[in-house]
Amino acid sequence: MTVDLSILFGLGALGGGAGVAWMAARAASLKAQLRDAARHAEALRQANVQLERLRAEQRQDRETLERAQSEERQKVEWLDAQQREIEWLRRELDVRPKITRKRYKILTLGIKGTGKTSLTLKWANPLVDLGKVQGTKIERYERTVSHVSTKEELVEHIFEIGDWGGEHLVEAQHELVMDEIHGLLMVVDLAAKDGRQVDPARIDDQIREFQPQSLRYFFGSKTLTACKAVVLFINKSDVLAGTPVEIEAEARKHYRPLIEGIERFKNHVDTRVLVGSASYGHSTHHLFSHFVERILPKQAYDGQLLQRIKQDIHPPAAVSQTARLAAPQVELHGQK
Ligand SMILES: Nc1nc2c(ncn2[C@@H]2O[C@H](COP(=O)(O)OP(=O)(O)OP(=O)(O)O)[C@@H](O)[C@H]2O)c(=O)[nH]1
Ligand SMILES: [Mg+2]
Repeated sequence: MTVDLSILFGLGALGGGAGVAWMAARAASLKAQLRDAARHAEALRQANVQLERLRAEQRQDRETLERAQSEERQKVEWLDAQQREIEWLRRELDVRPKITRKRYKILTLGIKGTGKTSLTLKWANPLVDLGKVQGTKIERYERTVSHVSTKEELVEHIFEIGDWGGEHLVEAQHELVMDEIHGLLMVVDLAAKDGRQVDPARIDDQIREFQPQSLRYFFGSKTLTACKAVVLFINKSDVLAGTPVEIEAEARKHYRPLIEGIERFKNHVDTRVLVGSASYGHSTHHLFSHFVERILPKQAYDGQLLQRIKQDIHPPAAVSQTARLAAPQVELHGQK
């Protein structure tokens, strides 16, 4: 009996141990399943996040594509419009006369500070502020003088003024001798910069600069062939007192040797002496019409030009009045 009890006890203990072991194994298995489930849940969550990101990227791509398509459509429309405009311009060009430009060159010559730029600027642009004029190396101004149109072509006649600074007199002389020059504007003056009275030494310098020997060099055969007008402009007449006739006579007296020297060529080229003042516009209006009359062929005149020349010949009274005023205080500065 004792044996049976111990057997029973042994068997019970054995059964209990196995139950505990089974329970522990079961718990471990459940724990492992739980960990798996948590891992899968995390993977699922990450997959969801990635899916959302991919969807957002896809939305962005779609928007970018739509924008690009819309830009492309605009570009195509713009190109079509350009193409239509080009075709329109081509048709216009075909029916319009073609433009030809004829240039006539006028050159200035004179020592430093005689007023070449003041004169030519005023002429190229009557509204110019002479207060801004500075010593020049070389400036070239262009001025359209007239337009003449036929059915086939429109001819634009242009005066190109080469305004050389006095410090570059040699280069100016070189251009005169080498190039085809249609008009020559020699500018001498009666007074130095800011001078208020006649400066005889300065006048002598200028007469020497243009002594007969030099004039013969300037008026070589090439110059005489192309050049249609030579103007000697005696500038700064505002430093002289008297009536216009007296002023003219006195200025000419100061420059008699030079005037005589130039007039030796009058059988070969048109020469003219003008006495005036660039600062006051005295005689400057004659310059333009004179060069036009001498240089421009008659068939090149247009209505506007004729009107302008008429005005130059009969200038408004105000211009003649200002010519009698005292010298202006124009502040010019700076050199090359
Ligand atoms: N009183 C007076 N001064 C003048 C007249 N014309 C020009 N000037 C003065 O002369 C100086 C020189 O004038 P510009 O026109 O620069 O002379 P420029 O011959 O071009 O001088 P460069 O280019 O250096 O050769 C300036 O101080 C002008 O104000 C004038 O008619 N009367
Ligand atoms: Mg100048």
